[in-house]
Amino acid sequence: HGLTTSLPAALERGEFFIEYQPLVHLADGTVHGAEALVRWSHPTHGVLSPDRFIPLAEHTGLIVPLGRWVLEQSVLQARAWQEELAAGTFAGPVRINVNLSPAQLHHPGLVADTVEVLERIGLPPGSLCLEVTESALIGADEDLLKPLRQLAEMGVDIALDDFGTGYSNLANLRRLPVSVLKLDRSFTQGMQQHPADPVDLKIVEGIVSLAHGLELGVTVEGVETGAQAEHLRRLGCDTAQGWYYARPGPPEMLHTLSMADA
Ligand code: G
Ligand code: G
Ligand code: MN
Ligand code: NA
Repeated sequence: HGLTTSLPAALERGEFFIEYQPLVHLADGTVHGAEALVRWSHPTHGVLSPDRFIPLAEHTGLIVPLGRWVLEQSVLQARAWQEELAAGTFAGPVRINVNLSPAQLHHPGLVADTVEVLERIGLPPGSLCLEVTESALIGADEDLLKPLRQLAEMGVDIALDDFGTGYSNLANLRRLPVSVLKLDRSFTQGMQQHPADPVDLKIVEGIVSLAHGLELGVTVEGVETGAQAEHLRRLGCDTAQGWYYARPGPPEMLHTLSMADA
């Protein structure tokens, strides 16, 4: 329909923009990096969330040029942060998480495009994390995993997004070139009530133990309260993201957050 036909023109007219949501280390609250979340500033519908147009972009193939644009903008932003921000307020260099949709995974140019952007802009591969949903990798064959494996060998982190919702075979995790599990926010929600849902606590405890046993990091999403953050910290989760720390916002938001920590 209407949104579909105007997608390519929107990219040319510069109607897309990116908001960033910080990721913090649960142990000490320092900033780890940020996730890039694309939005469409539509001339008549206002700001549209990715749920409204990513599926359309996937369907029409526009996701490939749009994804390339998101990657380039995000890498430029991460590079700018690394230059601007005092190292002392961060546990390490600022890192950037970028979402990849299944169509991008299937596109043959993924590795070359990613390498080109990182080299041209001068961001170390280890400062980039690509998020792929658990469901996109269920049953994935070697052909689909190969580009991710190549990127991982270069030092790019691969995160398994929305983990815990896809019924994936846990033994299969060893086969995937991932370095981080990003726990779906449904687990975090069970820790909002008082007392926290004991089953959710046990499940997260088990996932953390499995992940750390496989030398994978654990990021939790959807942290909205200090009590949740405290549960997740005690369970050994590594990094967190959510409204408790900051909503997605303009890149300057990371400066304010780092100053509040200092
Ligand atoms: O904050 P939020 O409403 O922005 O994000 C909704 C969903 O859109 C999330 O599942 C997120 O992974 C996805 N998303 C956000 N930005 C991008 C992007 O640049 N590419 C892809 N493929 N998905 C994105
Ligand atoms: O890639 P992913 O599906 O994980 O995208 C993150 C989504 O979660 C985005 O839509 C983002 O706006 C949303 N989000 C981020 N933090 C919170 C939070 O603390 N609570 C809730 N309910 N949603 C969040
Ligand atoms: Mn994500
Ligand atoms: Na997610």
